[in-house]
Amino acid sequence: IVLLAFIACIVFSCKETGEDPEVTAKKRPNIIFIMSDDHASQAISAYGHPISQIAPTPNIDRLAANGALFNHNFVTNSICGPSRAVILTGKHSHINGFRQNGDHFDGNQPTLPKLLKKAGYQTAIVGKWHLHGYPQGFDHWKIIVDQGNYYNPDFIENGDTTRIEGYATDIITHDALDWLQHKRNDSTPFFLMVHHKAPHRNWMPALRHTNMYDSVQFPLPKSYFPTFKNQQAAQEQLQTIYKDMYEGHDLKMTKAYGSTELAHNPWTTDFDRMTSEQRKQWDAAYLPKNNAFHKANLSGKELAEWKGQRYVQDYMATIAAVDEGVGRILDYLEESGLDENTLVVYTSDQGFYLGENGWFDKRFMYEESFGSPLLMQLPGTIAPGMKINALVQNLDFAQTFLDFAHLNDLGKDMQGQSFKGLLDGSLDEKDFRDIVYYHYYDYPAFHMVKKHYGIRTKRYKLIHFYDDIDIWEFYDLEKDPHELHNAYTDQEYGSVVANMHRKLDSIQKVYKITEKEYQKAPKEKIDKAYKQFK
Ligand code: SGN
Ligand code: CA
Repeated sequence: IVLLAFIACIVFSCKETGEDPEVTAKKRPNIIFIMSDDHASQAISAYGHPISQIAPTPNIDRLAANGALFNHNFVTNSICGPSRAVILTGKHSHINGFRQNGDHFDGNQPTLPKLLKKAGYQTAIVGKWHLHGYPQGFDHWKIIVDQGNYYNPDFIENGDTTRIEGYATDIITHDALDWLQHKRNDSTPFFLMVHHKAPHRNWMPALRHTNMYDSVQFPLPKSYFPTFKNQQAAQEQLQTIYKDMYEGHDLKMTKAYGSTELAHNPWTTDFDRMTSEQRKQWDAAYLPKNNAFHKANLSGKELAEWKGQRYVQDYMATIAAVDEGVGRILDYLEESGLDENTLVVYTSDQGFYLGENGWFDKRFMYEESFGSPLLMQLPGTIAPGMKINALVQNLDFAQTFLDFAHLNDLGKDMQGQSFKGLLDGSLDEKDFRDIVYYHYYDYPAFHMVKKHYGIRTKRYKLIHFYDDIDIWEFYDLEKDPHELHNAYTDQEYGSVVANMHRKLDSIQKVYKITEKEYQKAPKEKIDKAYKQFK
C-alpha cells in the first residue's frame, strides 16, 4: 500500500516538486498584490529621487527594507487597461486582445486568479478594474466604476452599484482589511489584489492632506522646458503640464481672488459629488493658496513653473493616503503573524511623468513611464534590502506568483518568465533575459501619443513610432539617461543600431507579432482627435 501510494504521488501530483501535496499546499504563500494607478518611482522614497525625499513614503519603503526593490521593472504597454490585462494573463496585449483603453477584455481566457483559485487559493480583488465587464476568477470582488472618483465613489459588488461616502483610497484599504480579517476563511492560502485609484488624474488628496506640501518647493526637472530635436512624437503629444492641463479640474485653480469657483473644469462630476461639508473643508484648504497665486499675478515661465509645483504638490499629497493604507495592511499582517508566509507586492500599472519633458501622464516608452515601481517582501525567502537590476516586466508577474505557489506548470503558455529565482537567490541576474519588448497602440486618443514599439537592453533603447509618422529613435542610456538625444543616425552607433534591429526582429517573432499590429488609423479620425483633445 505504501509503495502504491508513493507511486501514485509521483505520477499524479508530486511530479514537479517531489513533495507531499499536503505539505506543499501548507507552504504555499499568500499573495497580496497592491497596485496603485499612475504611481511613478520618482514618488517612492526608497527609489531615492529628490522629489520623494521631500515627500517620503515611509510605509512603501518598509517593503524595500524587508525585501526587494526592483530598479528595472517595465510594463509592456504603458496604459491602464492593457497593463492590467497583461498582469492577469501573463501575455502581451496582442495575444490577450486588450491593446488599448476602451477595448473589451475577454474574461473567458485563462487568468492568474482563475489558475490560483482552481489550485485551492481564495481569490479577491478590491478597487480599480477598468477592463469593462465583471471580474472572473475571484471568490470576492468589489470594484470601482471605470476610472472611479476620489470622493464618494461608486462601487460594484455582485452586479449592484452603490455610492460609498468617503475617500476612495481609504475605502479600498478598509475593504481589503475587512476581507482579510472577516470575510476570508483561513484554511487555504489567499490571493488578494488591492487596486487603488490614486494617484490617477485629477490628483485630489484626502481632506487631511490638502495642505500637506503647501510650503514645499519641489525640484522641477531640467527638461521642464524641452526642445525635442529629432523627437517628432514628443513634439506632437498633448500632455504638457502648462499647455494641456485644465486649470480648474487638474490644478484646482480658481477664477479670481477671493472666489472658490473653479477655473476650466470640463468634467464637473469629481467636485460635484463631494458632500457640502467635504466641499467646505476643501475650499477652506485651497482658498488661501489660490488667493496667494492671484496676488502674485504670474505669467510665462513663472506661471508654467507654478503649475508644475501645484501639480506635484497635489500628486504627492494624494500618495500620502496610499502610503498610509500600505502601512495599515503591513501592520495587520505583522500583528496577525500572517506576514511570515505572505508575499506582499507593491507596484503601479505604469510609471508617470512628474514634469520630465514638461509632462504629466504616461504612454511613451521613455524611462519614466515605461518603468514602474516594484517592491516585494516575503520573510525567509527574500533577503532584506535586496536591490534587483535585472530587466523584469509586468508580463512576468503571473508566472512569478505561480512559481511561488509551486504551480509552474500552469503558466506554460504565458509569455513572461518567473523571476522568483532572482528573489530567493537561486538565479543570477546575468542568466535572466537581456531584452524587454514594448508596444503601445492607443492612438488617436487622449494626449495623442503616437503608436510605437521597441526594445530595451541594459544599455540601449530602440523605438519605432508609426501610423501617421515613421520615425526611429535610439538612445544610449548610459550616456544619455534622460533620453534627450536621439542618436539613431549617429555614425558611432551604426553597428549597435543594426544589432538592435536584429534583436527587435527576432523578439517580435518570439512574441508572435504579426502585420495586423501595424494597422493605421484613418486620417480623418486623427485630425478630429487633435481638435477634440487640444
Ligand atoms: C483619463 C485621464 C487621462 C488619462 C486616461 C488614461 N483624464 O482619460 O489623463 O491619460 O484617463 O488613464 S481625466 O482627467 O479624465 O482623468 S489610465 O490610467 O486609465 O490609463
Ligand atoms: Ca494608470
